[in-house]
Amino acid sequence: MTDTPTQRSFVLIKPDAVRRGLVGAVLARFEAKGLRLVTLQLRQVTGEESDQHYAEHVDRPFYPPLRTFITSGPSVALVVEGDEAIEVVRALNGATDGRKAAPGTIRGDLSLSNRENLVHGSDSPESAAREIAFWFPELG
Ligand code: IDP
Repeated sequence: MTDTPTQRSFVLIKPDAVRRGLVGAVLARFEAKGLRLVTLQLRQVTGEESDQHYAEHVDRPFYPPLRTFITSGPSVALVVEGDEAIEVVRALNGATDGRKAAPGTIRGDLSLSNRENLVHGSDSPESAAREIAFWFPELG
């Protein structure tokens, strides 16, 4: 039997979730799945932080409204840990567009928007390492 090494993923619970009082509901899904919380913090994301976090998207047409949205109120930044945490978080989050995300996923059940889709999760081990070091340098 081979053990999968424990993996960490960065998660941002976005301002729409905080505004709608859904932080607990979102966290509950990660916890119920068996992911462990490593750290968690309420953060007001700045424009500069948004530019760095979404560096690969800054030239996309959807980025300016995304930047306005992500800086529009507090978010909750956290790191979770568990077997295949990166893929597991993305499966729990569902497809980017809440209108098309499968029922049973966070976005599929709770979002009707392509932008205001409640939650971010790292998309690869490289992104997770970069994002964890950026948001929580003490863990990097
Ligand atoms: P992901 O969050 O599912 O990984 P990305 O393609 O990395 O999706 O996009 C980052 C974020 O940018 C999305 O979560 C969403 O908030 C926003 N976004 C992506 N595509 C669009 C779009 O076509 N219109 C509006 N917002 C978008």
